[in-house]
Amino acid sequence: MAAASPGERLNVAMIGYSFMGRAHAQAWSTVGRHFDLPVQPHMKVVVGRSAEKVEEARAKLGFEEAATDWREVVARDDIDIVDICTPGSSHHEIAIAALEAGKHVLCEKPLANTVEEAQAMADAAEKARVNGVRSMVAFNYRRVPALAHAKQLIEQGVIGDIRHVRAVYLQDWIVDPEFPLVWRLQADLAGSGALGDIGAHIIDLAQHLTGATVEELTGHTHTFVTERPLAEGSDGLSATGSGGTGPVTVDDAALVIARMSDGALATFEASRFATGRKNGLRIELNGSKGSIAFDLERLNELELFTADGTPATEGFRRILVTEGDQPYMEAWWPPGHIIGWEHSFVHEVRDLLVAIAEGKDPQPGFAEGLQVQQVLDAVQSASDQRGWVTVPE
Ligand code: 4PW
Repeated sequence: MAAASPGERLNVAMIGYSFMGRAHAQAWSTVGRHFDLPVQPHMKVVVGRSAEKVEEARAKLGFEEAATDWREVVARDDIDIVDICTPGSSHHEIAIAALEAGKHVLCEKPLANTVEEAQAMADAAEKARVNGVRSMVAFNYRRVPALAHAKQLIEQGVIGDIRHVRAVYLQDWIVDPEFPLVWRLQADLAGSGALGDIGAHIIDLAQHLTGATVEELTGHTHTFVTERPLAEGSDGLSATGSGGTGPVTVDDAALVIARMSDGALATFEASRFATGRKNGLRIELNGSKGSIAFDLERLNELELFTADGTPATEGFRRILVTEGDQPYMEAWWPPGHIIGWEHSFVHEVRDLLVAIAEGKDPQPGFAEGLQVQQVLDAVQSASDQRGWVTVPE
């Protein structure tokens, strides 16, 4: 694929249209209205297995066409970007086919269900890259403005050398044992449970914010409810049940203690059994000069502590990240006018489009997706062996 020329229209094919597909479609349809883009995305075709349902999704989400055969679609000459929003089990086949066909690829996280699949995807991405083909993993929380701002502060040395990373991602949508056996609870489709679905986000964030990698860890995964009603229909994190039951083959929760390459100590907790916590992603970093804390449920804010030598008055202060000179915010509203969860996806596709236009690699690429997969795999091995595991370099 030749580099995109200024103003060029890039046709997007999105595979899958459920929860993440809806979030991505919202981003594709919004991005050009708020950001000055060097190339313009066009929502060309959405792909799903059921002709009737994908046509409904097409009309609702705003794609030009609906299709049922992803293989046919990724091979089309008029498709430039393939956006993969399917369960993890199909990421690897679709991504490799798309890369081999010369399409730029945006892939939902975690990159794959196994390290082997992720490795093959990273290899295919590296091969395609030589021809100007770009690939990106959808770790969207990197693009929450407050977290992008936190990264800048950390890079400027505002909190000094990082000593601790404390991250949790807590949900509760499967606390009820009668909640059906949706794809996210099946290892053959999802790879893992809370570990890969939400734990992957906080592992990526910790590494992204600190610029360090998880080197060594111990972990424990657990499944509280091992049998559930079979699912009849599901959309995102809700579902209806049908007759019969089946085994839950993924973890419900995962705990990790880790040592990072910069010497920081990190803890990660991912759970779908944190009753009352709906989408509670919180991360705190303690450094030699200060601390930063973030809570997704208050995503426009950062808490910052810097030791200024006056203990009587110093303390955590709240920074509202809505100023035009803070990351991504120039495209939105006047200061104080807050944004939401969905904006992280808008920023993600904006960054992908800019990278394509500039002939640069978007971040995180498939190599970083593979590295997160290795961390996830190490957590599972540590849990199985009940010991410490070194993450391969
Ligand atoms: O990627 C994650 C999803 O699989 C999301 O960021 C949150 O957790 C919302 O749904 C799940």
